[in-house]
Amino acid sequence: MNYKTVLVTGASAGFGLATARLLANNGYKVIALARREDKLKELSSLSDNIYPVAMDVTDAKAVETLVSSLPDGFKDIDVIVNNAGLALGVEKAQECSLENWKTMVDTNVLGVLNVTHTILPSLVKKNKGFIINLGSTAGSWPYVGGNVYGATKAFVEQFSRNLRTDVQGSAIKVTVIKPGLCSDTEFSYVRLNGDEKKVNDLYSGTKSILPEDIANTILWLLNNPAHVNVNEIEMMPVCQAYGGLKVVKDLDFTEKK
Ligand code: 8X3
Repeated sequence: MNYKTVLVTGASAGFGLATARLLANNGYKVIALARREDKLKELSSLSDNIYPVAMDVTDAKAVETLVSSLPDGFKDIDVIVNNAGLALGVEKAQECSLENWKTMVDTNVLGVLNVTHTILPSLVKKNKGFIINLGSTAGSWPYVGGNVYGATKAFVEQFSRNLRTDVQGSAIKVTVIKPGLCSDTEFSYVRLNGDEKKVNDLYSGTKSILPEDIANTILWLLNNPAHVNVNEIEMMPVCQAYGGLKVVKDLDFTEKK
């Protein structure tokens, strides 16, 4: 094993949960961060390799304190999986709630920064470490209703490239994974405000990427030789592809009074 101790954010569901489980089963020590204590308890009951921490990544002070209070066996973090994130709504920008926009920026951008800023210096100091950030196809490919969610993921993508550039000259690795349509997570339930019909419509007839697919990718990344850095991975289910550019015909330019 190239690395031993992994911090996974958003570990109570979806990609984070699948990753925490898989890595713990493969002998990694996993610090599982999430807001929901009950879900974390369930997860940590599965393995002694999991140390649960109920915490909100948007709380910079709490993230800082955590790192200095980890128990023996979990203190020496090698890997960060910045997975915590969410999308809220699919409305067009002109119809969105500002609160939703701010919540997405808080978790998807500031959450990643809080965790990375706290831990990165220690990785560089020991010349060992791996930062794996969860971006999205929405960060590269615009779609109607993607507005701020896509923009936060574009931030994660570019931040990952810039991190990679800053740590060059050390043994630290940085990868951004950009998944497309994924099912069996809470992502779309949260985004569509728990509307089960809309969620079912979205996934019906598709075979989407599963949390296990992302977890397996992360395990593969960790097992790559020390000299190999995978900069970016974009993953879509086979049933998804690019949509092409859209042209509106007979567009009305008259100003409305
Ligand atoms: C998830 C992919 O297409 O729902 O990040 O935005 S998408």
